[in-house]
Amino acid sequence: DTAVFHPSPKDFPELKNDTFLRAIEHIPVWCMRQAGRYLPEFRESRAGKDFFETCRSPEACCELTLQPLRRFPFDAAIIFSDILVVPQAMGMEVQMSPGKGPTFPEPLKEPEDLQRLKTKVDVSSELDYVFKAITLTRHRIEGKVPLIGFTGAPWTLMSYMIEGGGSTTHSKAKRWLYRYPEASHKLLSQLADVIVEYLLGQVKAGAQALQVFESHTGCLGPVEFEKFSLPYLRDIARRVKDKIKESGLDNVPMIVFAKDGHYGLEDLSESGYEVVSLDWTTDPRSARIRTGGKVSLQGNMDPCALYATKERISEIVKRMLESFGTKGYIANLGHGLYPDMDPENVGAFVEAVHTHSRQLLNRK
Ligand code: 1CP
Repeated sequence: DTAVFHPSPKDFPELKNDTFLRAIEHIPVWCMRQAGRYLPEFRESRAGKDFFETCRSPEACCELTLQPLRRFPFDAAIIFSDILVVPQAMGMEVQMSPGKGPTFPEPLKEPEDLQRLKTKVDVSSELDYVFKAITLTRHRIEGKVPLIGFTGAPWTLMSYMIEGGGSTTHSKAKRWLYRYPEASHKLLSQLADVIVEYLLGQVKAGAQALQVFESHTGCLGPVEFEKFSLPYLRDIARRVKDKIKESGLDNVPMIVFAKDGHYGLEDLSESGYEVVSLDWTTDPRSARIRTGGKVSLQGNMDPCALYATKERISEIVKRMLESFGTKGYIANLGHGLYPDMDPENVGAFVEAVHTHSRQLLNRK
C-alpha cells in the first residue's frame, strides 16, 4: 500500500558498493618508494639504524609506511620492507651498505652453491616479522586506504643472489641462464615456492593487494624472458589465487611490474594479474591497444619528471591521464622515487592526478 510509505531522505540503507562513487571522484594514485629517503621524517627515523633491523621491527615498518600518508592524499599504502628478505629467509646473508645498496658477502657462484640454500623454508616463522608489520599497519591505517604487500619476482631475486648486489649488466646471473639452464630453473622454482607462501601469508596478515616486482626484466630479451621469467610470474599468480580461494579468503588484486619488459606486454596482460604496471618507456596509448582491455594499467610517469616545475608536472600528468584514459587505471610513477626528490613536487604530482582526473571524469 503506497499510501502508508512516506520515504524521507534520511536513514538510507548502508551503501554496499561504492565503486561507482569512488571512480567518479578521481583516479587512484600512489608512488613506488613512497616510503623513502626523499622524506626528512624517513631519514630521521632511519638515522643510525641498520636497514634490515628496521625491516624486522613491525613498529618501525608501520611508522615508515604511514609517514607518506600523513603528508599526501595517496590512495594506497605499500608496506615498508624489501624484496631481499626472501633470499635471507632462504639462508643467505644480505647487508645494506649505506649509499651502496644491498650486498651479499657470499653470493652464489656455481650450481653446487645451491646446496647452501635451505631446502625447506618455514615461511611463517622466517618472515613472521613482515606479517606482523602488515597486521599492525592494517590496524593503524584505520581503513583510510588499502595496504599493498609485495615481493620480488624469482628472476630479480636470482640475479641479486648471484651478482651479490646491484649490477648494470647482470652478466654473472645471465651466465647461469646460458650455461646452467637446469640449475637456473631449480633456483627459480625454489624461489617461486617461497614467494607463493610469502604472498599468501601477507594476504592472511591483512594485505589488500599484492605487487610482484620483476625489476630486472630489462636485461633479458624476449626469448630468455619467456623461459626464465614469465612462467614463474604466471605460476605465482595462479598458485596464490588458488590458495587464497582454498583458504576461504577474498581475492586480492595482483599487480605485476616487469620493469623495461615492454617486449613482453602482450604476455604480461595474459599472465593472471589484474594489473600490469608500466615503466615510462612504454607509450600509454599503445599499451592500451597491446593489452586489449584484458588488464588495468598502472604507471608510468618518468620519476625524473618530478625534477620539473609544478606547472610542468601538472601538464605531464594531464597528458598521461588523457593517454591512459580514466577506466582501469592507477596513476603512479614508472619506477620508484629517488632520495633527492623534493617532497613538494611529490605532493604536486598527487594533486595534479586528483585535479585532472576530476576534470576528465566530469567532462563525460
Ligand atoms: O636505508 C634506506 O632507506 C635504503 C633505501 C631503501 C628503501 C627505502 C632500500 C634499499 N629498500 C627500501 C624499501 C623498499 N624496497 C620498498 C618499500 C616500500 C615503498 O615502496 O615505499 C620496496 C617496495 C622495495 C622493493 C625493492 N628493493 C626493489 C623492487 C623495486 C625497484 O626498485 O625496482 C628492489 C630492486 C630492491 C632492492 C634494493 N633495496 C634497496 C636498494 C637501494 C635497492 C636497489 C639496489 C640496486 O639494485 O641498485
